[in-house]
Amino acid sequence: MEGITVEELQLAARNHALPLETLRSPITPIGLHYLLIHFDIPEVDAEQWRLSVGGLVERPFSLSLEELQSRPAKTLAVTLECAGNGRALLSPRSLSQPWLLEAVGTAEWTGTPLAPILREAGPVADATEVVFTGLDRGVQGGVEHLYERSLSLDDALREEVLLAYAINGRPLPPQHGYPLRLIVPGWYGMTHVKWLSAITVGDGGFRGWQQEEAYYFQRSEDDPGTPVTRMLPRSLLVPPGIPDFLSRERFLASGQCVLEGRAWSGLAPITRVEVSDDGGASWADAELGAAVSPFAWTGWRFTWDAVGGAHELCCRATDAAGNTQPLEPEWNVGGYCNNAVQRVRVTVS
Ligand SMILES: Nc1nc2c(c(=O)[nH]1)N[C@H]1C(S)=C(S)[C@@H](COP(=O)(O)O)O[C@H]1N2
Ligand SMILES: [Mo]
Repeated sequence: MEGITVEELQLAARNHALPLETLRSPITPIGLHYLLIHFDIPEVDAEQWRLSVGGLVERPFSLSLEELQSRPAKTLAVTLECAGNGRALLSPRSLSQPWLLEAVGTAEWTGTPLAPILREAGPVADATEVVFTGLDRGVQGGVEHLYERSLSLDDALREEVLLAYAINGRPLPPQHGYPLRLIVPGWYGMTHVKWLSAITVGDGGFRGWQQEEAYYFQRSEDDPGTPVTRMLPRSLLVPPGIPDFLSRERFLASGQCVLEGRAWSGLAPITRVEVSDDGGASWADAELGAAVSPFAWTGWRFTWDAVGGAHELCCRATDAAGNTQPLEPEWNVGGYCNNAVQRVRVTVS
């Protein structure tokens, strides 16, 4: 990866990834979960704040935080991954947050289901989409806008979609969307709108920048591309042994070594994780644990017989729909969905 720019460094210093050793815990502690904030964290007075529900509905209304919290509550462990995870490993790379591999985390999100709220508002007969508006405003691609994303009405009505006001049993901290965010299990990170202020039902005319300009998988500038939606399968391992400070290469003693990690897919349950110690030339199956929830990562273990010398450890996940991680990434304009296998250099003594 050549010539990281000051602009990329500026973004990387604001938005941090998951330290890989944290993959040991099924639920990521608050503060170690990755962060992605396009503009500034808005300052919100929860006493004044309300969520408005309107647009093409029979009965528009608004809710205070207290009213949302007195509705039926649900807690779900959900794995979130930024769609730009792996971007910095593409060449040439698009200039944005330069993620390597670790823009992921799994938290227990508590909130109230969205579907009953939409039904109470009563979408009109030709309603087809729902727009979620955040309070954060900025300029991207030369266009000033609030952070907004939409879902089809059918996707928005899925029972697992939450309006979350708590993470790991605590109120959302400012960086994760206080006082309320959307959680759409299985989808890449950009879908989970933070600092939510409005839900607007529409009939398909929404053309927001974060919806129509960003988050398209385009093989070239001329390719109209396809929208980025659910997370492709990925697995990560906890790098074994001890690291070199600068290169992050690993050192460990020979003998049996238990490798562990996590794997997830937003498309179907994880059915297989394989491990390689020769850079992907040969593979062996890891043992899968139970998924933390239907919408969260699955733990895996592999007992590795570490023999002296230099090795490149890799892991590869496959899901029940037959999707598997590629050895090499598929280049695309925005640097999205790079789920190529992780490579960890290890010296065994
Ligand atoms: N309002 C708002 N919501 C947002 C964003 C944002 O910048 N503003 N970033 C999105 C992106 S790209 C990601 S990957 C996730 C990151 O969520 P986290 O910071 O809680 O991990 O939030 C999403 N929701
Ligand atoms: Mo993201």
